[in-house]
Amino acid sequence: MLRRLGNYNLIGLVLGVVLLGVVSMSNADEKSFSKQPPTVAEAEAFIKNAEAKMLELSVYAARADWVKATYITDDTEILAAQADERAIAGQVEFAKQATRFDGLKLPPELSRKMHLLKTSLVLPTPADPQKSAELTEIASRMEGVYGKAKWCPPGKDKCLDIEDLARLMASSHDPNELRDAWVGWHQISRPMRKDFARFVDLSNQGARELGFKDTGALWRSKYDMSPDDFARELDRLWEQVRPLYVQLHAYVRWKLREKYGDQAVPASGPIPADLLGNMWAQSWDNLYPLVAPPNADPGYDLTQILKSRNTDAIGMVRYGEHFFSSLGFAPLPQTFWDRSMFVRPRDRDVVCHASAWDVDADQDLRVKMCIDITSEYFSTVHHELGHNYYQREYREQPYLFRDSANDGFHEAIGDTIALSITPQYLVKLGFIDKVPDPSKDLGLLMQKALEKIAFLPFGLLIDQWRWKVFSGEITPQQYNQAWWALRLKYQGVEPPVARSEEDFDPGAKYHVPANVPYTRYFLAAILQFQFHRALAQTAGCTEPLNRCSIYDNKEAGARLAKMLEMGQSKPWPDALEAMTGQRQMDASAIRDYFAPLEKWLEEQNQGKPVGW
Ligand code: X8Z
Ligand code: ZN
Repeated sequence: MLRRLGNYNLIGLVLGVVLLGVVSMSNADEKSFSKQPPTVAEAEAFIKNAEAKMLELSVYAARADWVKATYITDDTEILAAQADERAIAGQVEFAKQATRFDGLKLPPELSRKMHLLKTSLVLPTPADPQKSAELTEIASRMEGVYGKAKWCPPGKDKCLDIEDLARLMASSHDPNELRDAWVGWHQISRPMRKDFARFVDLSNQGARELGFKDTGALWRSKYDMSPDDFARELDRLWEQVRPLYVQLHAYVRWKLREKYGDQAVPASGPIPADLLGNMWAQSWDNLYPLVAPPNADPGYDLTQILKSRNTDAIGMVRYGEHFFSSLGFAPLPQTFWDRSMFVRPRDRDVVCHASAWDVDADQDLRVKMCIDITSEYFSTVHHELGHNYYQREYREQPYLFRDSANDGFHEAIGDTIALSITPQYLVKLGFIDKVPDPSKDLGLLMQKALEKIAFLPFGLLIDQWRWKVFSGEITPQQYNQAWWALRLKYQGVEPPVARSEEDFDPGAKYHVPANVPYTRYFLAAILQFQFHRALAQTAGCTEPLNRCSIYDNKEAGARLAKMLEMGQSKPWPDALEAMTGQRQMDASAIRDYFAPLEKWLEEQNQGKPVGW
């Protein structure tokens, strides 16, 4: 959407209300205007006006979206859909008008803005007002269905929301209970299937009107390279990290066989998706006790520490703020604390999936999340604050540049900081007495790998599926089977029970009904290690990367800030270079980080089946 990262769902960049009359020119104006060859001065004036209008529209829409996401009702869904529709239609109209300047030689900054005007939309609406309204209504409704969703186990009086189910998936070792919870949650998306198919059709119409083949092609056009080159770039990065994933997969499968038996987990085939400690099998941190390397336990459990200190939700966020302050960033504004949503309200439906917002594209920063006191949420808090600090750093940029270098950068900043939550940092916080012996690093690396390496194929496959859906290669009759074919191909997992085209399993993952592109998270998983390596070097850390923390290091903070404040004003390789000296996204940092674990996994997997 708009200016909420972590969640720029509906709109992408864009705007809020304003009466379309203000945005569009009258026919008469347009005719007289377009007879003359356009000038650079006109292009400048056009962009200036467009930026002002889009800012206004986007702020209005962000307010409507905030109210809807924190209080889902039929009314707020409609109001948000209407505000989003006006905002998107405004940008679409500007993007179309901008074609008048195609072929005119423009200064680089202006030319970049023209390009961003066309490519920064995530949900392109068709010009037909009825279709445009229908599309934003569907989008708003689908996110609402997800937000309100609960599974009510038969014979019990309590229905379970996604946080309840996440806790269950994380802690239960009863295969029947896990399967029931998995199946229960995956029922919530069945009713979305029809809406989603229509959504794909309508947004493709909008994308074509803007000159893109389909919505997927639009999504791939945002990376300062051709859409095809970008797709190849992803393949390259995936090939760089796949060997490590496959080793982790093999080891975890072996351990799950020991736990659940040969019947439940095949020796050489895919792992049932309900046994990995997470509803989507996207991160496997919760399996740590099951797969921990012997004699390498770091001897502390962050979740237990946070709980024993009676940390509450706000306390969790204060720790995140404290880290950024230690780097030299100003504290969060009071409005952040007043307006954010930190816990699930008792009396109304909300979208709990975590997101970070800059409602006024300036200093009205907020997070919206339902915090549990766990180490997982401790990381998520840092993740979300990464968005907010990025947003604040680029707020001085012109409107069209107020975004990250590419969307993977936005997702990577908070995670980069979270990589600095090392034992050494926990000692400084007074959470533990001393840094564990280096022989315990293997345990810490395993914990991180379960979170980060397990995630990689998942981060990639969601949009591999969506791109094919948008292009028509996957038809609505094949939605679910194609989804599971990709989950098998990339992740090596299978559904715990037979699925059919009655099901719509992609819809049980937030980002599909909420229309948030997902490739950004794959990029972020790789970029954060590249960022961490560069900042650790700046901070003078010469130890192995997993022992480096940039906490309290002002040089590292300044280096980070320098990149953040660039926003989207330059192609992303320039931003990457400013921070890391490299112009390519590169998985060597993540491979280096985990090298000792990879070696250990290869030894453990000797003589065992690897792959599926
Ligand atoms: O959606 C998120 C963030 C908000 S941008 C909480 N993440 C992805 C997910 O939960 O699926 C972070 C990691 C991947
Ligand atoms: Zn995020």
